[in-house]
Formats: sequence, structure tokens, C-alpha cells
Amino acid sequence: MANLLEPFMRISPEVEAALAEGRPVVALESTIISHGMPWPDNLATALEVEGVVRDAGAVPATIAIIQGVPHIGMQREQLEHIARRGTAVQKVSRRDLPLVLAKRMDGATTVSATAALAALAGVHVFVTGGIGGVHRGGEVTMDVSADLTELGRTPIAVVCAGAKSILDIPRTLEVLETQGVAVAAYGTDEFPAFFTPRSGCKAPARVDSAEEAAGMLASLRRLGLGSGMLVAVPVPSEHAAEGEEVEAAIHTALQEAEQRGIKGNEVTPFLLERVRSLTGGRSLAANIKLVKNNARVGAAIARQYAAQLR
Ligand code: PSU
Ligand code: MN
Repeated sequence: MANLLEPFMRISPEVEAALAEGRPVVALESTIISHGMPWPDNLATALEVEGVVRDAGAVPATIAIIQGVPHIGMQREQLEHIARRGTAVQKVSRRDLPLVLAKRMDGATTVSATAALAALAGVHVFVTGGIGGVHRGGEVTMDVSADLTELGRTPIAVVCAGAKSILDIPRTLEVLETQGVAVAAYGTDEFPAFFTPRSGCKAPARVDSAEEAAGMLASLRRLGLGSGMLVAVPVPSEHAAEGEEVEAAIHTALQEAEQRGIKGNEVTPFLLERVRSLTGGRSLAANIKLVKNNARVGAAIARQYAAQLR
């Protein structure tokens, strides 16, 4: 019988060294690469985001599963493999981890699976674009992303640009409260809605610096609650997509999803792709810009957090 305690993850030497020395590390997800953006922009963006994290003084740890082995920190060829295969790669949320590992499959990890693996590896700051949430109509379908329950039980700070208005943002905030997730908007009182800084929802809390966000993370870890936090960074105004254009595209995409009976974990990738194509790629440009902005903020939080632990 295989030894159950055998190391089952591969942590890259660069990430391993940073963790051992208490230097800042930032986790990055891979479903955004396989299912969130088209080839070849997805590979270019993944590499650029890693570069932004490095330039800001932290070590990037992109997480994906290669032949059943979770990788914390990826080689360029591995990133390219996931990016090229795109949606042919299995999308992996927390529930999919046992199967994908047991069957030695490749997998692109969502926010939920990435957060779980990052925390196991000892990484506590994680940057992405947008998190999953309660889908519109979720009070009937119960389509609520595992990202929300993950944040309720994993001690990690997820830095994002809020949630897209393909989702029901007020109910997403309600579920985050139920899950005990500390939610703070970064430099604003309003919870941002990905392409635009405005969602019409007040954020439960506000932080005005990376130092303040890191202080929240340190308190959360000290308390040992086991739950996580969300730092929602508004898209910089010069990169905000045209609000009305994106809203119209979202409205059309939601109707199409309904007509075509799109269900389960295919809903989010379907909506993202339709919004991208209906806006003639303008939503993709905004998406890339805001992920890089989140990477800068996340790396600053990771640096402050590492400094506070010293
Ligand atoms: N929202 C985005 N871009 C993305 C995703 C969400 O704006 O790429 C991806 C993330 O990986 C997120 C996942 O964790 O979709 C959520 O999927 P679902 O709604 O099926 O839980
Ligand atoms: Mn879902």
C-alpha cells in the first residue's frame, strides 16, 4: 500500500526556499488561465502576472495539477501546457481534488481548490481576478460557488477585484458573512464589481493600505479561526470597461445560458466567454489590466505580512 504520508505536492525550489526563509509568496490560480481567457492571451497574462509579483518583491506560486500532482509554483512549459489545452483541462474545485489526484489527471484549480492547496503549502496570500459567488437565481438553483465556502474554512487572504455582475452581488456578500469571511474593500467604501468600481453594495469593511490588510491577516491567523478574508480592489478607473456595454453583454449572456440550459460548473466559463466575445474583446483587456493591478496590491500585502511575522 502506498504511504499516505508520502509528499503529494510538488513545491518548486524557488517557492520552497522563500517559504523556508519567511519571504513573501503569492499564490495564483490556474482556472483563470484554462477557462477564463483564450489562448494565447492566457499564457502571456499568466507570465506577466508572475512578473508583476516578482517586480513587487514577492515570489509567485501559480498552482495547478499535473498528472495528479498539485504543483505549487510552475515551470514555464507546464504553464504553457495548461494554457494551450484551455477548456480541455479539467476545471478543479475543492470537490474535484480527490478524483483528479487519484486518476492522475491534469487540472486547473479554481479559487476554492487553489486556496486549499496554497494553505496546505503554507502560502497565505492569493491573488486572482474575480471570485465565484452566488449566481443570479441562486436562491432557487442553489448554484453558489465553492469559492465562498472555501473562504469560510481556509486561512488565506484572497485579493480580487470583487465579483462580476454575472453574479448576484448582494447575496454573494450575504453568504460571505454567513461563512464568517472578513471582507474589506481596498481604498473605497463600496464593494467593487470587477469591470467597474461600483456595485451599489457597501463593503462590510475598508482598508486603505497593504499594511492594514496584512494586519487583518495577521489577526486572523493569530485567532486561529481557520477562516479566510477577501480584499476587494477596485479596477483602476483608467482601465474600467464601459459599464453599460459590459452590462448589456452580461444581460445577453445570461439569457443565452438560460436558453441553452447551461448548468453546473459550465455556467461561469460560458458567461465569461460570451461577455468577452460580445464586447469585442474589450472586457478581456480590462480583465488583464485589473489582474495585474491586483497582483501589485497582493504582493505588497504579502510583503507587509512577512514583515509583521518577523
Ligand atoms: N470569475 C472570473 N474569472 C474567472 C473565474 C471566475 O471573473 O476565471 C473562475 C475562477 O477560477 C473561480 C471560478 O474560482 O471561475 C468559479 O467557478 P464557479 O462559479 O463554477 O464556482
Ligand atoms: Mn456553480
